[in-house]
Order: sequence, then C-alpha cells, then structure tokens
Amino acid sequence: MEKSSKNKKDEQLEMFRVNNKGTKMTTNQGVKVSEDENSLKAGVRGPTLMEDFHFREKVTHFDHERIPERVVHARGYGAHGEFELYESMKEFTKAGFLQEPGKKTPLFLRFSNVAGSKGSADTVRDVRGFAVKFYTEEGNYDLVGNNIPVFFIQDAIKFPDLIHAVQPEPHNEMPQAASAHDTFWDFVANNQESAHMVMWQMSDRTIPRSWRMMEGFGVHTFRFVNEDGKARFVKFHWKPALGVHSLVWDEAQKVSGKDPDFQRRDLWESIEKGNFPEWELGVQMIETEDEFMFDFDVLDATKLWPEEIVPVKIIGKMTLNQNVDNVFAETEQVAFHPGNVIPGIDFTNDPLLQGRLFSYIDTQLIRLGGPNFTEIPINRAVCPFHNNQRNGYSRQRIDIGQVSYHKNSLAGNTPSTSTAKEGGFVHYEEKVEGRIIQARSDSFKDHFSQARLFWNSMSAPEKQHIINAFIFEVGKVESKSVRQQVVDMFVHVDKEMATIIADGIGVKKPTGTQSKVTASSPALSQENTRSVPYSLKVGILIGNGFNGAEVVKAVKTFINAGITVDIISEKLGTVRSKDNFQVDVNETFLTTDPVLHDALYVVGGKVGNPAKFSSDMTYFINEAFKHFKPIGFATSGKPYFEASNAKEGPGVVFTTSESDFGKTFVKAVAKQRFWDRDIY
Ligand code: HDE
Repeated sequence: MEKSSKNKKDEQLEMFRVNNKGTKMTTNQGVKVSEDENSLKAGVRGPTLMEDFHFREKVTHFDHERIPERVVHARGYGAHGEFELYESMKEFTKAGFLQEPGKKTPLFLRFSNVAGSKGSADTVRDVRGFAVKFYTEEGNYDLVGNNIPVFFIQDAIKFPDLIHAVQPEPHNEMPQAASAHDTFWDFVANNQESAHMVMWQMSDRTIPRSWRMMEGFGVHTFRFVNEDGKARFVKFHWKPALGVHSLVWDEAQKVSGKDPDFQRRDLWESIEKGNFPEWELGVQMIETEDEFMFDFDVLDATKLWPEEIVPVKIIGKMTLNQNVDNVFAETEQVAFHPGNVIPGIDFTNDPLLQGRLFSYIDTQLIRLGGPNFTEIPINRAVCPFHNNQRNGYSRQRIDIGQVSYHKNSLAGNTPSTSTAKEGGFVHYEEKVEGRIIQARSDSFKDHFSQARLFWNSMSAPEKQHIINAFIFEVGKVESKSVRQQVVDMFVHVDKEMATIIADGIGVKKPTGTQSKVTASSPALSQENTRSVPYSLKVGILIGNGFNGAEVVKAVKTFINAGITVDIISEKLGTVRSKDNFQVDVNETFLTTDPVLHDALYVVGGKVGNPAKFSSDMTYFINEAFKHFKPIGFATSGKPYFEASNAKEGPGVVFTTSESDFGKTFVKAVAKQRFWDRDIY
C-alpha cells in the first residue's frame, strides 16, 4: 500500500512513527549529546564517572530491551493489510464490518510457529498460528486461529500439559522447536483426544511452502448474531489465493539451516515486490436448531465440519499490503485475544475457547508489563474508547476531569452505556442449565472417526508422507514403551498405516481395530488445491556464452506468468550470451541453495572453473530432482542433465524445437511437485 492511500489504522500509526534520519542525537530528556564514543572518565585511563548521564541512560535502556517472549507462538512475523467484504452478511450477523459489500477494514496479521523459541527456525514441523486483528469501527475484532482446523485437546485446562510435553524437555532443554521426542509422544498416547490433530500434524500441512500458501481456521465454533437476535453457529476459514502447498521434509530440514528466516523473508519480499498475498474469508454456518444433527459435537474443537456437508460460503478477501516499520513495536507488541469480539460475533460453550478467553489477557499483562497494553499503537482501536479504567504502568493517555466511576452525577453519568440498538455489546442470551461438574460430555468421546476421515481423504503420496513423518518423529522417541503405545493408539485410525510405522520403529505389530469410517472429504487433500505460478521462485543456473535468444524468450514467459527469478552463477557480476545479451547475477552457488527455489532452469555455459561449475550444477539438479521439483533445461543445459541423477519423466522439461518450452515449464512450476517421479 502506498503510504499516501492511508487507511484509518495507518493514519493512527503515522502519529507514532519517528524518523531519526538526519536528526541530532539527544538523550531521552531531549538534551543534545556531544559525545557518543567515549564515556566520561577521570583521566583518559581512569575510572568512568557516575555523572555521565548519557552513558547511564543508554546502557540502562539497552539492559531493558527485552520483554518476555510469548509462552507459545514465540516465533512469528506480521504484516498489515485490509479486508474487503464481497456480500452483505446482514441476514446472519450485525457485525458492522460485514454489512456493506465493498467495505474495507484495516487489519494486522501475525503468523507464528507454536513450539519453538523466538529465535528458532521457520520451517520446523509445527502448527502455524494465523492471528488476525481487524480494526473495525465498532472496536477490535481478533480472529486468533491456526493453519489446522482442529486442536490437540478439548478442554483448556489441559493446555499447559500439552505445551509442557511438546516444548524442549525440562532436564536438558532439548529438542528445540520439535515434537520428535519422548514427552510429546507420551502425551499423545496418554491423551487420545489428540489423535485427529496429530494426523494433521504428521501431514504436509505442518511444513508449509509459504505462509502465503496456507489455509487459516478459527478452529472453534463461534456464534453469528443478527439484528433480530437470531444466532447461528459459525466456523471461520481463510482460503489462500495461491492454494495450499508444502515443502518436503528433507527440504524443510535443510532450509532451517540455509535460511532460518525462510518464511518471514518470503512474506516480507512478496509484500515489498507488490505481490500482495491474498486469502478469501469463508464461513460455515449451522442453524441453532441443528446443533445435534451431526455425528460430531459442534462444541468439540477436535472436530471439523466437513465442507461437503456444511459448505463454506466465501464472503470477502484479505490482502496483506504493507510490511511493518518496526518488528518490535508492531509484531512483538501486538496483543491478540479471542475474547476481542464485536456485536454480532459471540462465543459458544466450547470448553477450549472458554479457557482461552481467560488466558490471553493474563499472558499480555506479564508480557507487555501491565494493563495499559491496549494503548500501544498496534493494539489501539481506531474508534474512540472511553471508560473509567485508570492508572497502571506506563499509562499514556491523560484522562481529564474528577470523575472515574459509574454511576455518577458530576459528569452526567458518563461515560454512559449503550443499548444493543445503540451498538452496545449484549452477550447472547443462551439458556444454560446443568449441575456444576468436572466432566466431559459423552458426545466428545469419539477420538478416531475424524482422524480416519482425514486419513481416507489423503492421496497416496500424502499418506506416504504421513507414514514417513510418524516413523521420523516416533523413531526419535527413546522409550520403547511410548513407541509401542503410539502405534497401539494409531491402529484405531488405520491398521495398515500403524503396522508399517511399527515395523519402521522397531515395535510389535499393533493388534487393535481401526475405525469403521469409510467416508472421505476431498477438501482436506492438498492434491485438490489451486496451482498458480504467480510469485514462485525459479533459480536460473547460468554461465557465459549461452544462447541469448532462446533463454531470454523463456525467461520473459516466466516473468509474464508472475514468476520471480534468481540468476545463479559461479560469482556475482554479469554473464553474457554468445549473441551479446547481458544478465546480472544476483546469487552464487555459495550464497544460495536449491532448497530455496521452487524450480530450476538449467542453462549452463562457460565459466572460470568448469569442473567446479559442473559439480555445483549437478548438486543443484540432484537436490531439486529429489525434492520432486520442476527442472527445465535449455539446449545448452542438456549435458548437465546427463551428468546428474535426474531422469526423464514428470516435471523434467527440455527445450526442443517442437514444443513451447516456456509455456510447458511455467505449467510445471505452477504444479510445484511431481510426486509420481521415481527419485531412486
Ligand atoms: Fe493460543 N495462546 N491458547 N491457541 N494462540 C497464545 O497468547 C492458549 C489455542 C494461538 O501471534 C498465548 O499472546 C490456551 C488454539 C495463536 O500473538 C496464550 C489455549 C488456537 C497465538 C495462549 C490455546 C490458538 C496464540 C501466548 C487452550 C487456534 C499467537 C502469547 C485453550 C485456534 C498469537 C499470547 C500471536 C497465543 C493460550 C489454544 C492460537 C498463552 C490457554 C486452539 C495464533 O495466551
């Protein structure tokens, strides 16, 4: 977004932006600083003096630069954007930002990993957080979701146990940002409500190619309430314009080393280039009267509503169009809370959601240092806010007047409350009755039907990836008893799957029986997703003396399809074709790696060290081939194909006189992976 076309939130943030460039250095008290290289000393070799207030202030501020990282979702990254409504949702909800088609609402989105610390790698196997703060005219509305539609547990009281189990083990603080260890799998096997989510976690969903290629889900069942007070159950979905795509596990692990910032860089660069990421917002709705019509409980967060049974209605579009100015001020200090709702959107009795309603403010009080975090620029509502809350650490606003209580006569009983008609939030009047009890509903007890539904919905390669992930993860578990418990649990999802896993991890064949579910939900498979070449990254491996006319024609076709190219050679500088085209090289075999590209275009050519060039080229081709990626060969690239392990077949495209190479290759790039390739 151009800084000139400001939305309301951006205008508000503008008041807080400070550009230090070209200014004079001062202390925080505004006193001009004359010396910033040497502290004040008694003699050039003498002790430093306490009266050096600039030194003391500078170092003290530095000492206090850190705030506690999030207990979970510590590793994350955000951007600004906007939401545009396609059609009025008036019939279903009175939420102001969902009334007028075309209405735009500013928002901030933060993606995150769950388990790792703030400095952990982006591409570890993990669930991704997908948290959106809408700055609506009726107050902030937060949709704090994940990239998986279900959760590990059914009741929030178990959340600390889940997180203690998945995070590094307390005695040796290992492993970082990984679930492949004893305590996590011990938790899973002893808390079988996790079965469905663990199937998703072992699938390709937890190693996304890009945040831009993930779905987002509100997970819980919420309630839409319209002007007449009529309510419906609702689940929220974000559908990515680029489709849902993933890395392969070997690649994800390598990317963690080659570029631990892989996903944040991907987001940052896309926005900088103007390739604004987009998602459509979808809602699934169930009538209140139909609450008990399904074979799952709508209040159970370990269950999804199959899209084939409850269709997703697409209602608008989110575009991320502006990077932050300062990661700490914005992304680190943003405070999401599922309890931030607006009139027209309400809660249900999902016990996982209910617990979250307590946790988020509590965590923000410690993380952001007290109750005034709503005044931090990124968290401020864009509409006015008034109440009788006062004081606390770092209070910014200066509330004028003697009255800070309700009811009063001295200020005419203001700030005054609003009725529902005047826009006041009135909680949905649900009738509840029951005994006070610590127990779970029987309708929450089926842990395997939807886990099997998910398995049934996977394509053959997706099933293989799930098996491989189990064998990797549980293979890292030292306790043989835990390994056995895991296969004894997952036999209830699929016997053959559990038997292959058992064989791979050295335990006895499981003897239990699998769930009887035969249904599948095609919407759950990534095989049925959208595939577009737009914004994918092709590495062009090139030296001097290439065929300029041929290569330039191909590259133009790539660029016209929205593909980004990296020119990779033995050194930075330029390479020249035999017909005198000149190309700038922006990466070398040392600075980049095949795992950082979606596809390769192998051109080849003359270089200073042909033997090394050839070995580097072979490495690139072999890796891309092994990771099922498209590889295109220019006529001059053919010898490198012959020197590599690559084989003719799916996704390996040659330049020939008969076919239009550029077009065929772009199609292959869009597909991203060729699972039917024989890589061995
Ligand atoms: Fe969270 N979660 N969570 N969570 N969660 C936090 O809040 C919690 C759950 C999610 O980018 C914390 O500000 C409990 C489900 C995201 O800043 C904390 C339970 C879903 C983010 C917390 C859950 C989420 C958080 C840590 C069990 C998907 C990052 C820092 C009921 C629907 C938001 C913070 C960001 C963050 C508690 C379960 C998503 C501790 C108790 C289910 C995306 O308050």
